[in-house]
Formats: sequence, C-alpha cells, structure tokens
Amino acid sequence: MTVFLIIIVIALFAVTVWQMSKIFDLSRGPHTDSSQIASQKDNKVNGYLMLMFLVFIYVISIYCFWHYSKFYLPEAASEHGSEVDTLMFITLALIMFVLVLTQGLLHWFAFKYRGEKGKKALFFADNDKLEFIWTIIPVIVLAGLIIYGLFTWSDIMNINEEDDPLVIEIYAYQFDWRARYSGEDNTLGKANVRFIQGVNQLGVDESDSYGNDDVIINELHLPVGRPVLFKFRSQDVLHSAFFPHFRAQMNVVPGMITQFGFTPTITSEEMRESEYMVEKVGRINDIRKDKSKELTAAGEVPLDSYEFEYYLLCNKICGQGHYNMQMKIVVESEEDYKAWIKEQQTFGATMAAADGSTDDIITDEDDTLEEDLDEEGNTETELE
Ligand SMILES: [Cu+2]
Repeated sequence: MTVFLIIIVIALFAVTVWQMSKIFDLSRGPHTDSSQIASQKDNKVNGYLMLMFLVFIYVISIYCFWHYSKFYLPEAASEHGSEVDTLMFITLALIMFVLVLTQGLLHWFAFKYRGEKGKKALFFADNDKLEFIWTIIPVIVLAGLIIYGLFTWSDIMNINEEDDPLVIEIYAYQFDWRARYSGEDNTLGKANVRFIQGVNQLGVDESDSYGNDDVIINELHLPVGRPVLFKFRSQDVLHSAFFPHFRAQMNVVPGMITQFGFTPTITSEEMRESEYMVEKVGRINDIRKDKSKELTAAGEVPLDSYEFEYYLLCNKICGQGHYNMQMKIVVESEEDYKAWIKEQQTFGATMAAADGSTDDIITDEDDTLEEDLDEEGNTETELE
C-alpha cells in the first residue's frame, strides 16, 4: 500500500513538473526558439550522452561482476557439476562477448552519425552478403550451443543403473523434506499417500516386504564417491528439490515419481576447509559478530556463529512456509555413512514399535499427527 502511494505521489509530481514547464514556455513569449526540431546543439548533446551511457553500462557491468563475485557458488561438489559449470560459463562468455560488441557498435554509431547540418543519410535498401553473414553466424553459434547442451543434458540425466547407485527417496510436503533410504536390499518399498496414517508419515505400503528395511529420516547422509539415485515424491503441491552445491535440481510433482542421480565428490568437511568456504564463513561470522554486539547491547540473545553445511532447498514457491523448506546434507566417507545408517531405525521396526506399544504412546503419536494436520489446516485458511 505504501509503495502504491509513493508511486502515485511520484507520478503526480512528474505531471506537476511537466505542466509547470509548459507554463514557463508560454510565459517566455513568442521570440524564443520553441521549435520541436532538434538543433545542432541538441544533436551534439545527445550524441555525447550516447557515448557516456555506453561507458556507464560497461563500468556498472564490470563493477557488478566484481562486487557480487562473493556470492558465486563454490566449486561443484558432484561429478557432473563441472559439466554444468562449463556449459554455463561458455554460454555466459558468448553472450557477454556479443553484448559488449553490439552495445559498443550501437552507441558508437549513434554518436558518430548524430545529426549535423548539411549531413544527409544514405538510402540503403539491402545487402545480401551482409544479411547472409549476420544470419549464418548466429545460426552456427546457436546450433553449436544447443547440440553441446543436449549432449551435456543427456550425459547428466541418463543414470547408469550398472553403477549400482544408492537409491534414496526424497519426499516433499508443506513444509519439509524426508529422506527414505532403501535399506540393505537397495529397493524402496511401494508407497502411496493413501497409506499415510499414524507413524507411517510417508505412506509406505506395509504389505510390501521391500519397505521393511527402509529408513525414513530428516537428514540426508551421502557417502562420497558413490553414485546416488534420488526418487522424488510430493505429498501436496509442486516442489522443487534444489541441491545448489551439487548443481542439481528436479521438480517434485504430486502423483508421479521424478528422478535425478549424481555422485558427490567433496565431503562436507573438505568443503568446510576449502579456501573459498573459510573466507566466506569468516565474512558471514564478521557480520554476525557485529549484529551480536547490537543484540547484546539491546539485552537480547546474541547470534550463534555460522558453520557451513550442504542443504537441500525447495526452489518452487509452494506456500507461506516455503522459505523454511530445507534439509541438511552430510557428505562423508563410506565408513562414516555405514556407521550412521546402522544406527537408524528401519520402517519395519518403527511400525512394530508402534503396534506393540501401549495405548498411551499411540495416543501421543496420534496427537502429533493431529497437530500436523492442524498446521496444514491453518495454512490453507490463511492462504485463502
Ligand atoms: Cu516446497
């Protein structure tokens, strides 16, 4: 509302200035030059303004690239990541080259051929040779880019099942993630939202024996160097699983299973110790320290210091809690991963514990579920 009011005020102010300039023009009388045709001076000023604008866009572009370089992602932490980065870099470099060249020519010609008394424009209908050149060059360059992109795409998207990838389901719901490991058989049990009840929050089919050794957890641990195949499922709306450090993203669509596979190559610890990350985390903690000083002065709790972790994020605006949809990813050695997964409770054990437990515990669990439903109910009403 405030923004709207500000826009109205600015618009009204502009109208006032315009009207006043008209009044001044009229008050100057008929002797002054009020011609709408550009004078020699107007042309000269506009010509030089064109050149100045060219310098301005070059300088601001260089400044932005330099100033925002601290927000670039670090080196890709997955095998295919460098392919994505190379494709991105080549595309950007080509676009920048053409942009710098065409903007330079555009503004230079606008300056060079600015209006001058006695100068007449040349009538120039067409030139087949020129037309041919500026059509064929973009065709070749774009076709090259598209073919290169297609090869990279199929290389990344084709999952080689012979590599024996670790199968993990990523389950999205408003507003969190769950990971379901396929267990020792490396096969996920069947699942359907209709089976969601009590502790069975992901709707795993209890009658499917493959599901018994599945492990459901809200933290993703990945062994370094092992191909992982993710199967994505959504409970409610469209989400998008985004692993920025691994250069991976896949839509998570209700009613269907999408998939993406990659091989993590850098452990969380190695990433934390990398030069890039040490510098970045240092910068963030400097900001936090300053903020903490302000907070302590105001009698509030200071901020914790930041430590780098990989995260899985949601990249589709899926509702009001979207910003908070994240799951920590730990990339670790094969041994650490095995030790970790061993400690986790399987789906079968969870269900058995729920069945065998006393009524009290079941009531507790039912309460939790109801709370979840309440939250969703609230969300819906608030969205309406
Ligand atoms: Cu989401």
